[in-house]
Amino acid sequence: MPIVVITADLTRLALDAIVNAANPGLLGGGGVDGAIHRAAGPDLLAVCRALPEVAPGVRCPTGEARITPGFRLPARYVIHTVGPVWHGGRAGEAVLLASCYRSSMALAVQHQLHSVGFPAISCGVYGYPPEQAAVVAIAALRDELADRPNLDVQLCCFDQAMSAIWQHALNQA
Ligand code: AR6
Repeated sequence: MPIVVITADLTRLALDAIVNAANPGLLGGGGVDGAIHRAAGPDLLAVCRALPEVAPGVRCPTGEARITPGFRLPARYVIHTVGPVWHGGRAGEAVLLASCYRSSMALAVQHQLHSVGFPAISCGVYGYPPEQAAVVAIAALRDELADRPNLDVQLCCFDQAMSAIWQHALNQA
């Protein structure tokens, strides 16, 4: 099964990589970002701080991704991506969200990874409606996985309600 939906704490997954729903500064925050930094330990913040800024305070523009080691996490790598803030859906949010999944998968392929766990990017603080995010994410991932049977993707939801939404979208896709 190349794509599965699971209910779990992303920081506990022993995969080749987990994806962080970060902000452009890449210096940590709340939500899954905070949980990943706490679990990875201070070395993660140090390598993130050392990533080049492409604009003042911006180490990763919205829709792009960066990769670091996972340090104390069970995952070998963290792929940091920055989802769009939801502004109602007419501000290019879907294109930017799809780009997060595509950019993250491109890094996974470059690093020859076989398993990647994603959180529901933008579905927390950034306010993206999860029903819509799930459809965008799964379409982008299906496309990326089309000729990559060796890459497994786990869509990691934090609670059952979110899992039900993502599983429904996966069933409909
Ligand atoms: N494992 C799996 N999913 C989780 C976990 C966890 N440990 N913790 C939270 N989630 P959010 P965003 C879910 O807000 O919307 C941060 O401050 C959560 O329930 O983490 O992209 C960053 O620094 C939700 O469904 O990310 C940015 O500033 C999903 O992960 C901003 O938040 C994403 O929620 C990014 O906002």
